[in-house]
Amino acid sequence: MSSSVIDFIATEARFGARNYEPIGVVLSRGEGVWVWDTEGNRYLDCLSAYSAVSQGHCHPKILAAMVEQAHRLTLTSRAFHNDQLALFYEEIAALTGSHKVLPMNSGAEAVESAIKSVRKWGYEVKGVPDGQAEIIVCANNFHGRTLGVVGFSTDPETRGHFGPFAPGFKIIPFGDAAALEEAITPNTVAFLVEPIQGEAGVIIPPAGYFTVVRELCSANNVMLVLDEIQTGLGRTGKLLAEQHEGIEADVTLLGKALSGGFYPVSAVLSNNDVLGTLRPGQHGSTFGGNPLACAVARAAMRVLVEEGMIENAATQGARFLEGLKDIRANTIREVRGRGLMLAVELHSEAGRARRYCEALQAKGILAKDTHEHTIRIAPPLVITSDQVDWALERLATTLTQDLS
Ligand code: IF1
Repeated sequence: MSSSVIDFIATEARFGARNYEPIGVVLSRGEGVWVWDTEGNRYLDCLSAYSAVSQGHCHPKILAAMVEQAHRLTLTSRAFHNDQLALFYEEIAALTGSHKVLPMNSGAEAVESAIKSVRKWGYEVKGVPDGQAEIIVCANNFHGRTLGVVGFSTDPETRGHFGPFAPGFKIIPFGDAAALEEAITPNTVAFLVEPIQGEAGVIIPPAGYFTVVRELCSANNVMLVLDEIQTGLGRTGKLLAEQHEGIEADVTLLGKALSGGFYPVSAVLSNNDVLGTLRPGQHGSTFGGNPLACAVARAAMRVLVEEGMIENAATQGARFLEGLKDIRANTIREVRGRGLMLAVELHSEAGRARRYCEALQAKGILAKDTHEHTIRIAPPLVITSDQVDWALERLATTLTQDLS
């Protein structure tokens, strides 16, 4: 590792809170599926910044929209209207079939805003006694890092020593519709769940699970809140992961790729009166719905659709999944995926997934491990067949090594 790379890393270690353990690479440029480090080495990005760069790094049309808007107007606060927000509302509502939109910034803010909104709906519309609203979530969930959200995490690393936490959450196993039916009470206002659990290691529920979930929520006047911050916007081969199940959420959360990686943009989308309960002064954000965010998000949504990225994710995801399943390696316990949201789970005897990610880095692939034994694979949705094959070759040679 050259001295300049060590300088960057050493300086980060000296001044930065150590809340990440990055792989030893210092990136300086990105274009499409490729990123380059400061030494000029090229890597295929198989993380896409946790699915925020789905449109590919530095997409020229999103960049142009950002630069054009940045020259005109970046931030007004919501104390005044601006000429981008209404257009963003119209376009995201048309794209997702939503009726109401609440623009926020980070994914966690969208989750927190949804929790506030469904609780308010519970008290003012459903008639739940004040302060007694219950929200059901799943074990091994990941919905962000804010205090309210980590309060219902089941991961000790995510929630440890951050208490005390807010009450009002019930935890059930993911993929178990009977457990959901059992957990619902008259005070239940919502079921908050990821269509596919990303951080947990791309955990896909049994076929038909969400059909029953939808029926149970409708029958009990419980809002189905789908956190599509990672699964949404084409990642699983459809615009929204819910479409694989043929259902519609009452509230949908988007983030990450909503800006193509250029700017924090998230949104709470509602198909009914959940967002209608919010009155002026009851919720807000300095940057939420700002003209620069809206211009960037409009371009990010446009290129996603116009450039066929969603269909490409389905096609290349199927290719990638089949190629991973064809790898004959004693290290592999299971390969999972839907669209370009993929994961390779290793046998615990194979050693830590991080070792394999470090070996992949040496072969020109950047991937991230999760929960010790799983390698996530989530390239930008613009990946080509040749690039998938290029990646599969390197994954096969790496995964057939024993790095235990
Ligand atoms: C980290 C994980 C992924 C998310 C879902 C909400 C959020 C996320 C389904 C919050 C964010 C990010 C956060 C980042 C790493 C990454 C991650 F490993 F943490 F869990 F992708 F799987 N809902 N996920 O995946 O969105 O506030 O971050 O914009 O915290 O290390 P955010």
